Amino acid sequence: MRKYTSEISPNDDGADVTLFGWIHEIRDLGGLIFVILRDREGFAQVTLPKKVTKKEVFVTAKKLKRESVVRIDGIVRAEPKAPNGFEIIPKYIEILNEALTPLPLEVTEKVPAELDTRLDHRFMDLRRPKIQAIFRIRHQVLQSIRDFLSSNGFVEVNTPKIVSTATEGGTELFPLSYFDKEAFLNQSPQLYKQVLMAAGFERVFEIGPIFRAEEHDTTRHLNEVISIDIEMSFTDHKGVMEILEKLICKVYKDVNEKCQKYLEWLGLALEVPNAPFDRITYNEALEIARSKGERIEWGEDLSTSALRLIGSELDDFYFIVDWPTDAKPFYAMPNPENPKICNSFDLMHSWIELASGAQRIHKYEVLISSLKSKGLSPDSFGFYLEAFRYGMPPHSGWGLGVERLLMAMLNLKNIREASLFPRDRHRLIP
Ligand code: AMO
Repeated sequence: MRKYTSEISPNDDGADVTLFGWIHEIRDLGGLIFVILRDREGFAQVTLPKKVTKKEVFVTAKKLKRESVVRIDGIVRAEPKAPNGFEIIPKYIEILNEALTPLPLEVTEKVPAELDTRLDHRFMDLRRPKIQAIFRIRHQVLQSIRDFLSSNGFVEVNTPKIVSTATEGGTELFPLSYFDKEAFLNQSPQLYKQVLMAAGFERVFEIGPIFRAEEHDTTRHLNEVISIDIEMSFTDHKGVMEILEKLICKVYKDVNEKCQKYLEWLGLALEVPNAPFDRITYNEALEIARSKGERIEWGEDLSTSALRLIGSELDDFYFIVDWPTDAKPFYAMPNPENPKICNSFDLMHSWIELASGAQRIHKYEVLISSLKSKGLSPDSFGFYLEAFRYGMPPHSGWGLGVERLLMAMLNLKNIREASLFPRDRHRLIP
């Protein structure tokens, strides 16, 4: 019977199994060959003593090369000295496809490679269990997010990625030619998710790519990211912050329960956070940074060095609220009592921003003046603005970067580790 290595245990002693996978390691001692077979779930030792192995099987084993793809039929034998307490005594080995030598990258953990080399040969890099683990956990993260939002009444939507306008000030757009018009890759589903509030959905979410033409090359920026966006009517920023913190706790809990094996491959023990997270105001954050020697003016965005100082004083997860209106995009709702600040928030993990969101301006005239005050032309926002004139409910929402979330959860030092084929300033291939 076809099995994954993880489905076999010493209790299967005597059972016939068929395994498919890659040759991870070969130890040829002349009269005895040990082969380590790797499949997507783990490893199995295949043992071939010359005396008792069929001649043609032994001959095939002698020809095996690392990373070739094979089928192995054999019998399970309980063997306390073998990894996981069993070995396979093969009756049949078929080389399905032979790997060339030398390998572009080592799959065993013995020879560490630079991140750039790893990303150049990403398919080989992804064969390493530690790296596979990141993406098996990523799958669970996305699954949990879909489950959580769906069970809370959110409808999954897909909005266009080829668009005609910018949404987020401060980041450049990637232009592209769209027949005879100029178009761009979307920076955020912001305008569309807001328009869907005017359409009456009340609660929507989208999991999709966003494109940011950021010039800078850092360990926490990519030019293409998967963003989880929500938008929700009849609630303010506080309502969507609660959804966000509950979602984070649920995702951590699910990963902890369902991905123990992959956490072990990564050598990690996950600490599941508890909601509510701390909320500190922008002013309080500024005070912390200033008290530690950071020179920073009121109204400025918080620099990386300031955020490192602030993060060192707080729990892993915390919100920064009450941002200066000038530091946030045009759609953020100014605080009615003090319009210099707005009802927007960032969710932080240590010094890294995981998500940002806000209560939105839902009144047409206020929105027009906000656009103008940011130097934007209302003419470029026609379809968006129309939705505010015929019954737009009050609403709020946020955007959460999946790669940033994985970085935080799995303690990854570089955001590129959380993307299968990352896009950055210098990387367009593979
Ligand atoms: P913002 O621009 O803060 O907000 O983006 C939301 C989240 O997306 C992720 N993110 C990135 N991750 C890696 N590299 C990047 N270059 C990058 N850019 C963004 C981050 C960030 O917190 N429209 C608003 C959201 C809203 O208000 O609903 C927006 O896009 O995790």
